[in-house]
Amino acid sequence: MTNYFPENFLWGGATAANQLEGGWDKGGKGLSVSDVYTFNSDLPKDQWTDQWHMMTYDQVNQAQDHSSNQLYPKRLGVDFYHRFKADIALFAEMGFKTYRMSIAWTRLFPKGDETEPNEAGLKFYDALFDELLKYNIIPLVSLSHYEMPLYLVTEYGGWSNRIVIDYYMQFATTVFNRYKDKVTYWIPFNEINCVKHHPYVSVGIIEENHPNIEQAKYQSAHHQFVASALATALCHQLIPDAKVGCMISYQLLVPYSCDPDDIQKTTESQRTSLFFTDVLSRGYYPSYAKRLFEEKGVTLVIEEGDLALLRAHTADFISFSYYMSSAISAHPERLESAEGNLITGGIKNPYLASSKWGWQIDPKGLRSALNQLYDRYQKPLFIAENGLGAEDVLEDGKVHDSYRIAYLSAHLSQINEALHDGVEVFGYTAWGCIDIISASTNQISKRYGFIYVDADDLGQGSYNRVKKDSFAWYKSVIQSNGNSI
Ligand code: BGP
Repeated sequence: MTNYFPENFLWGGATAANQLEGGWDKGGKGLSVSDVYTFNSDLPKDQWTDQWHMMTYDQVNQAQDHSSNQLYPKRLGVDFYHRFKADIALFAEMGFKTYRMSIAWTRLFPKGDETEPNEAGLKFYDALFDELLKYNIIPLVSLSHYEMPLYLVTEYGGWSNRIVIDYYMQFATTVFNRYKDKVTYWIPFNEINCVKHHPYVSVGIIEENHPNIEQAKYQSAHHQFVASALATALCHQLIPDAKVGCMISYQLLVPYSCDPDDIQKTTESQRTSLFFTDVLSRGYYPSYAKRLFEEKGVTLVIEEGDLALLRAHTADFISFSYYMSSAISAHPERLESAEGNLITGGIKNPYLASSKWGWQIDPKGLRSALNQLYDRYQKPLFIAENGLGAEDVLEDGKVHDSYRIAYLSAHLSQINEALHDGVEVFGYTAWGCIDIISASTNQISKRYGFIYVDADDLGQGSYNRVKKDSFAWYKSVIQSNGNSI
């Protein structure tokens, strides 16, 4: 293989505070939406992502009962809050150039609407960044990764209420000022396009019979767009050499057949993700939004100055998570043999294998996605998440995760192809570089890490760390700058 990875390629790993840290009530931290997200694992695995459910006020009030920690695995995470120095030493041993993480908003602003930040929270992240910089690991920081303060949701309605922009900007101002000498790469929102299926995160608590959920989703998205542009402007003002990127969850969607209806449906379906990068990277609402909003009964409330703000402060780079692709059919009812893909709402692609959770494994799809995004935006790209969730087994102190090496190797090979295609990709952070709590299943047993954490889905275990076979493999990939994929 001819190696096209540039010398300064940012190899690393990615996590999120709510899935990693634990210490959910330590150091003055308040409750985030993730601390109250429950999960009913009785359904078959391939329906689990549908579990991202809207929470009613009753559910939230029940969940605030602190006595039921075990119901909320994210409150425990993998105890990174107390173990971060040893974990970062392991990341350094693999040779990480960068580490993607998020700041838990509620460590700094426990309820979200305080006027002064919580100093203990600020100190925690000071120590974390200092530990990374000790090993010359560059932090890449998401400000909001499904971790917004629960109080902003229950008291104000979350992102459906424009006032949350102000609270977000107070958080952002505090973070940029405090860490301006330690962090250069910033992402205002993780997977900002997931407003569509994480309503309680983006839109707030939705009553079961919300009069117009589409209106609430897109109005919330508009408020997040404004917040993202304001954060980008402020970051550039306070940190002159900062790079601020937007970030979406990107599933490559392909027509199930050459039926023109399938092709049109696929274009429209892919736009539900690209809509977000269109606005944040180009700086204006795309022309197709008019028809999209008409068909969804959406009338955005756009205030004076919003559109000028979006146009003036676009993303410096585009980052995205990539796990899978899906086939789209305009007439699924006509397909006897085809199997629905509940994860994406599409159809299972018969040419692809699936993970145990029904995520279709498509390394060549990553090359297509990189080419599509680069052709569309002509901006530097960063793969902020990619990885294989699996039920790894620890036996005799080892984890032989050859399936994960195969998955990652195949995807890295396709990044190399995209680089050869002329796509500007400047970094890659493997998702869940250490075992953490799955976002959708709320369980650690869906493992992604190069490092095994000895804990079970009830939060029991030693929490000792064990290097998997993939740890040494990834270390050699980084050391050879991609030569030994
Ligand atoms: C993305 C989230 C991550 C991570 C990843 C894997 O959507 O940004 O937080 O969780 O999905 O998903 P899961 O943990 O559900 O397997």
